[in-house]
Amino acid sequence: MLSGIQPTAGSFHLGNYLGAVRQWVALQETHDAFYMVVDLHAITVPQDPAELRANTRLAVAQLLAAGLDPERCTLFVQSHVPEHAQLGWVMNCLTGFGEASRMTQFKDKSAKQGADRATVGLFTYPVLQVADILLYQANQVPVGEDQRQHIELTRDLAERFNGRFGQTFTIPAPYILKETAKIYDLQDPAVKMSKSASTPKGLINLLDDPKATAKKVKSAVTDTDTVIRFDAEKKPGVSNLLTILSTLSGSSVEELERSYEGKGYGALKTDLAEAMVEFVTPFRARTQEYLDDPETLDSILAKGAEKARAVAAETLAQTYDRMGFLPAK
Ligand code: AQP
Repeated sequence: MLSGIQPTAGSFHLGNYLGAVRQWVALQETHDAFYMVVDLHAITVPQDPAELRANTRLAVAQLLAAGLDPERCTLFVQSHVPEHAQLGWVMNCLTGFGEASRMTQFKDKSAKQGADRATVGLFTYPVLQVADILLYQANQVPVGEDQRQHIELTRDLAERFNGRFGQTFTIPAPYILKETAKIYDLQDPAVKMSKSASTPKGLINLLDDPKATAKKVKSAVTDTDTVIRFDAEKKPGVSNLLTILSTLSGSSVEELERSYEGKGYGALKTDLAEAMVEFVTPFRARTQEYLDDPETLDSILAKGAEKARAVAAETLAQTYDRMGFLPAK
């Protein structure tokens, strides 16, 4: 099991948590799990060095606050394991230019940046992601729906390499929970919640002031109907709120629909705002505790990098050998 999250935005948002990190926490109990903060991916868009350093620590603190346990999983920072960049290069040399050009995330992100400003790093970032996954021989990759195409590319490249050079890589599958595969923007439930949302009102950052979070929930866009019912097509706003509340409360969507029968959207929003505040308040406090103890954080990361490198180095050595690189004596 392998997955990663960017340290770009500072706070994780609700989509990151429900779509990915929440599953990571559960899966560390049942799988040999590798989780990383993908700082090499972060530099595919311009980064301020001091901010990148601070945000990388902040991302690790949030993962621990969310419930990752370094005794149960391998938690590390991508740039601490040089094999990612090394296997990334090999994978670049196996990827067709047209194949990389079809990645919709690149199209979206480069369109947002302006074609002239998008870097080659942004273009090849899905290929680095391929290397991230294959290095650990991952069977499964817990991610949100927006990453499905990148996992498909990973499968294609793993099969291509295995076909040309002999069985080397495990073919991974995406692990995407249907219910939380895509959490939507609170102001525009037609698009995914994202750090690059067009308005901050649609985005719930977990480290924001809980009062501001409650306010955003209460001003979420719904519809002109009054019935609280899950219908992703006709009632995307209400359905999104139901999904979020269902995940946070542990009640199924059907149970929630029944309990809100005859009640208005205000009741749903009030309960969700409360559930959000209940969730983010201890999350913020725990994150701060980890940030206040940088020595523990660094020691967790040092151990994580050592464990990750042991696996990554073995896969890379095998890959180099299969490709015909002369071994260094
Ligand atoms: N809205 C979402 N619903 C479900 N899952 C989501 N993920 C992201 N948004 C949603 C999942 O979170 C994990 C980490 O993604 P990332 O490292 O790409 O984080 P990000 O850069 O903060 O994600 P954004 O906001 O989506 O960034 P932009 O705006 O750059 O596109 C992944 O597993 C992802 O699927």
